[in-house]
Amino acid sequence: MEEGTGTGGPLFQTYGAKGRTVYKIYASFILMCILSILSYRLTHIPDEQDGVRWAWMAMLSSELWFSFYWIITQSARWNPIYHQTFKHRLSQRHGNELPCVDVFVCTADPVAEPPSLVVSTVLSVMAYDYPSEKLSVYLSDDAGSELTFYALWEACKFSKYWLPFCKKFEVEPRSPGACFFKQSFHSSSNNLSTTKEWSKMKDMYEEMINRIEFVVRQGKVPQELKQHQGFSKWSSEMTSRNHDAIIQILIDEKDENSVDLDGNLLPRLVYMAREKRPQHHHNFKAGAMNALLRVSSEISNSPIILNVDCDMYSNNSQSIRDALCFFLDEEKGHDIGFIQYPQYFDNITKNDLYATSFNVINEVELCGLDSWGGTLYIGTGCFHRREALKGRKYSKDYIEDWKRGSLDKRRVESPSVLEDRAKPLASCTYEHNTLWGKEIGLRYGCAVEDILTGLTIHYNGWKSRYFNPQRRGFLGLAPTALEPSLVQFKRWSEGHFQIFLSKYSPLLFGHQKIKLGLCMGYSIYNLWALNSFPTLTYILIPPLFLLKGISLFPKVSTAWFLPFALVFIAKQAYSLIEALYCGDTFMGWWNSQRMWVFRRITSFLYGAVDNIFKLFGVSKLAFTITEKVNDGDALKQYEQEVMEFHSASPMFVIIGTVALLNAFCLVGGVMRMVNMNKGAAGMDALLIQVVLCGVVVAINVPIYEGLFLRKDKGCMPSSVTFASLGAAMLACLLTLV
Ligand SMILES: *[C@@H]1O[C@H](CO)[C@@H](O)[C@H](O)[C@H]1NC(C)=O
Ligand SMILES: CC(=O)N[C@H]1CO[C@H](CO)[C@@H](O)[C@@H]1O
Repeated sequence: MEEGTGTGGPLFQTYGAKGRTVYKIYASFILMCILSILSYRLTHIPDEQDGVRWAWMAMLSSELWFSFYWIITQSARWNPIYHQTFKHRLSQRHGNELPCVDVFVCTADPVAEPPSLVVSTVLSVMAYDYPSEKLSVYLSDDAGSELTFYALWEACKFSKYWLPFCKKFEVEPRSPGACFFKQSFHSSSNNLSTTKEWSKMKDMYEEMINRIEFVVRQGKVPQELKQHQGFSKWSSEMTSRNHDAIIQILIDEKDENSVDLDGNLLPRLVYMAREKRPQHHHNFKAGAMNALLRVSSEISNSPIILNVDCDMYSNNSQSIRDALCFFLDEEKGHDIGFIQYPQYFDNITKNDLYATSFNVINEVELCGLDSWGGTLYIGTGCFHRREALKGRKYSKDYIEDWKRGSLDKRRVESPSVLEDRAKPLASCTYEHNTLWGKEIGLRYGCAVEDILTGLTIHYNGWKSRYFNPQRRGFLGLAPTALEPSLVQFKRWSEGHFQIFLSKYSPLLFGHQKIKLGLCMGYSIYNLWALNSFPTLTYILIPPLFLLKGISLFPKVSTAWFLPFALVFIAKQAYSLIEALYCGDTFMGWWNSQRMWVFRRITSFLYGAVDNIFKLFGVSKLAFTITEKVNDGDALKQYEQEVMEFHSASPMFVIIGTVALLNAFCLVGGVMRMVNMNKGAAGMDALLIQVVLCGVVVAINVPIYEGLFLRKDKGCMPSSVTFASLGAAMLACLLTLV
């Protein structure tokens, strides 16, 4: 190990983003404009008449909030950093003496997350370019479904062919689903896709998927399999909410069947369904992860844990080696608690209608947080140091035992002994009166338990690194309809705001434990929910006052107009440039502007209100799984980038009302100006309101179409149309009388 150190250099290298001076000049310029806007508001407070004063105060409060929020977002843009890894040095220095790695895949519902999808993910992580005897893959099935187990059992058989095939032809990506059905795969032999082996493999895969889908449609596994020891653990009385713990080691190195076609060892494969009882709270995914932590400590106990969602396959067989370059670096590796990969999606259409791709967050903001010593743990695509995840505090004297797991004596025990020993660890009552969920493992009681867990790891003194290589490490599936996407953001904003209000709040209590920049960085997301109120103020009050013909902004002919215009133009221009730089298209940027407004006025509003209710003990935490599959019609609309409304969601009523209200006010306000022959003077005073209103109308074009023009299945339900029309007209009438 020593020889390599001198010649080798570090295992990873960090460099900063370019153009930071330009950015800092831009930011100072915006700051000056913001200060002028605030001083305008403060020095021009109107006398009390027609309620103008309260409207002015509301605008002032919103602008104060936006200024404050803008300042905290600077932490993520001040100094983004990037990393490069040197995997050849890792091989030179460590050879095959690498640490053991456990992979946790979590699934929760065989309907929303079909077993055929889970299987592709599991196979992709089994096929990592890593010594098989050091790799253990665990699938946690929170539905305790026989169907998922059946799929895994099929995958286990298929892996004996798939793994040698991948290794022989260096196929990438190694998820069979992605490899056979996407055009973008690579292999060492150029014309692989025309060979016999390829078509044989593809047929085999399709046959397996057909068998799995047949069993899923039937809803039960074939009778003849019931004799097989694994399936006998399911009985007809079992339900997903009420069953015993099931742990099954499908592949184990002591078993002579656990080799592939070429006689090479396969990675260990374990199925776990923790015990579920209606009277015990199961704590969702955090509960499953904690059960996996304990069960795996009995079976493999590897020092490194990779955690992926079941819909997120590995797109790069080198990812484990990349991650180890960070952990094993002699200089800078000792205090790293986790390595987070970005969440990218496989299912994004060209212009990303629902703005689900997070390009800007992935390419800029998370790199920015990295420079403060920590990026967020986002619940998937993350490599953890087991000890840090279990709650150990960082100390300089701590030396990681990288050999742990591989030399353990438990390795000589038979699978059934291990299963029996691990089973009590997955019981409902195991955690009673322990610190699990409070100080050990993932934290409970938060809608974004992963973020909270990452935060406590930072509080414990560990750093995290964000690794975003050009070739994506993991690819998942994004929601393909409007409502699920808004519901997802509701959960995130709610959970984040909950963290802000808790004793863990980075902005309020984090200063002594982590850097100020990181406190601010966390707060960008923690405070998402609170953006809802000022945004609503800004897109409801100016249009209503435009309708009345009352100005809330400076005249175009005065100097005060400048800062407003400059902030508006400069911020939009910057956000456009940033989005293009991060890989969005122009239309994609435009779509994302719309989606951020929708999120703020619906998801974030719900998130904020739910938390406020919770403070008074009214509402309870509810977790919704976002649907990953859609029926044919909806999918076609998604591919054509047509918005899908369909359900009569109250969120759509809010969106519809805001869109219609702005349209009415724009028309009414401009007509009033024309009728009263005050064209020029009116424009002078009301231009900003007209522009603001015009922009809101422009981004809402798909909403008007959905409300009035479209007749297909995905248009707005008529109840939503009537409710929005009624609410918007009522608001306009009340303003006018
Ligand atoms: C996924 O991996 C394939 C094969 O290496 C590569 O061609 C493709 O660009 C990757 N996808 C992304 C989004 O990086
Ligand atoms: C599961 C799912 O929704 N998959 C879809 C992702 O998007 C592509 C096209 O963009 C579809 O072909 C998939 O069916």
